[in-house]
Amino acid sequence: MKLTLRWFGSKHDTVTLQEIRQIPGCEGVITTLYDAKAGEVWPKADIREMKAEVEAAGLKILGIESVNIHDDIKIGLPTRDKYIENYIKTLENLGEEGIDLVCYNFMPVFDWTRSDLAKQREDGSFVLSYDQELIDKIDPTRMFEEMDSNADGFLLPGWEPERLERVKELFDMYRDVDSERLFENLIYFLKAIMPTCQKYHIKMAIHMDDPAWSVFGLPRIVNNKANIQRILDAVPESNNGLTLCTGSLGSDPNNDIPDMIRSFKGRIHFAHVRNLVHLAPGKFDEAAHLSCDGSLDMYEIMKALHDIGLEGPLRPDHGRMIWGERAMPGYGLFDRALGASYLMGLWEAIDKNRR
Ligand code: DNO
Repeated sequence: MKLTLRWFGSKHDTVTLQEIRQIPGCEGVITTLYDAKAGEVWPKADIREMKAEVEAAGLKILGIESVNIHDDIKIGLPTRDKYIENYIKTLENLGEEGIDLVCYNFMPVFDWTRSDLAKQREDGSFVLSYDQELIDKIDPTRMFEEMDSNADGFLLPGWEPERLERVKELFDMYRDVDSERLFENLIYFLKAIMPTCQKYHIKMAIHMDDPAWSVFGLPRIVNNKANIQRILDAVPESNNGLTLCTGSLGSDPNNDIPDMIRSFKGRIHFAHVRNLVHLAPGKFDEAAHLSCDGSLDMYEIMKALHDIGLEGPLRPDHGRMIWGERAMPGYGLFDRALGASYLMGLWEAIDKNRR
């Protein structure tokens, strides 16, 4: 396991590489070209520049989150082949720079969704939260404004304005895409990129749907054990793998995360570890990483990751906003650094106990 922190680049992140470097045990960052639009080829020069900046700070790029997938690929339009070709070129450019892990998601229209990006908890901290009843009252075509106006001026990952400008049109385009069709389109995409992934030893790591159920009637296919297993079986190359995200899977209390981790052994290339509190069906608050602060047993989760011999990067995920920090919701320094130390502590204890 390699401890990492997500970093959005010096233009967009309030957290610096120098600060990340001081988190004990942190070996590298998970980053992206935040301004690159879905469907575009990532220029090699930009990848090199990003890599040089990270390395100058004494860190490594241990993965990309995300190279986003153009909606034409998810919808399965004839234009998808052109966008898949561009995706392949991006993979080649990354592979040639020695970057071998790519996290992506296959959620239609919206990436992760929350009803509140700054809900105050009893202790005064602010967290992201989800309440299906509140979401049901929102007109989906206004969802971007909802998230954006709540984001304290930060550009949220997965909520790119250019995609969201077309939200009405996108909803129409997805009208005939049910979960079966979405699954087929994912498999078509994966089969097309596999030869390149194998050539460059690139591990593709699909992110779980967040939350783990259908939102605004849009299909969800990366949300439980059976559905995820089906994706792994359909493209059995180990380059087709997962970003195991405990917060996303954990939104549905029926998901037994330690069991899923053990059964996906060899296919988990990247782990996002965070906690949340279940409040009612379809309603949860994010929490501090500690088991005692939420509904997930973080010790059992880390033990399962240790059992399968996770070799790839792991990162603390969304943190609470604490100590007056102002940062992108979920991505401040303070609580993620606390989370990182806690997860490293669990790992050390599990590791020493085993030996
Ligand atoms: C939100 C993130 C997601 C994730 C993408 C992966 O905070 O977990 O935006 O990065 O779904 O493509």
